[in-house]
Amino acid sequence: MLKRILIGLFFAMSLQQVSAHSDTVQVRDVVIRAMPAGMTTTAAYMVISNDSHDAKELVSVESPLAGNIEIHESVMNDGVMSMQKMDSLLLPAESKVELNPEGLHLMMLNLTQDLEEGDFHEITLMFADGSEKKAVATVQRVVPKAKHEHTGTIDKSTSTE
Ligand SMILES: [Cu+2]
Repeated sequence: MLKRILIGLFFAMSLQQVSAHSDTVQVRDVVIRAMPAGMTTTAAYMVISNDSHDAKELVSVESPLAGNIEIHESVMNDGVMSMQKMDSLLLPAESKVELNPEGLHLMMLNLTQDLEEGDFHEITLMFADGSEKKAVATVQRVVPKAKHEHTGTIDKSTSTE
């Protein structure tokens, strides 16, 4: 466990040095949902803050963990939850956008390895202006819920625990 923490710290520190491209975008609480071995798809959640005076547009996401990553939005249609793929995610100027199990999330497809709780994985967010932001995600079995709890109905219908 200690080794994992040290590796994670080293990861985070080394990333800070190379992430000068987009200091106006901060990414926090990056979590990948742990899945049983053999599963090839999972979701990732995080909080993205755009502290600049300009809007930013997230256009793609990459990680060695996944063959491809899509931006998804969960929507309720006649009481049925479904997911829609988005071409991009707009981050208005001076805004904070939360990706959580009740709404926006990243869909990680064609996973290249099994997901072990406590593991760290690097992900890179790429923006329309050519800048990018690297972040370290931790794999967790229990994913934090949304901080704004006004969509409780979706929460119940998607619980798998
Ligand atoms: Cu999805």
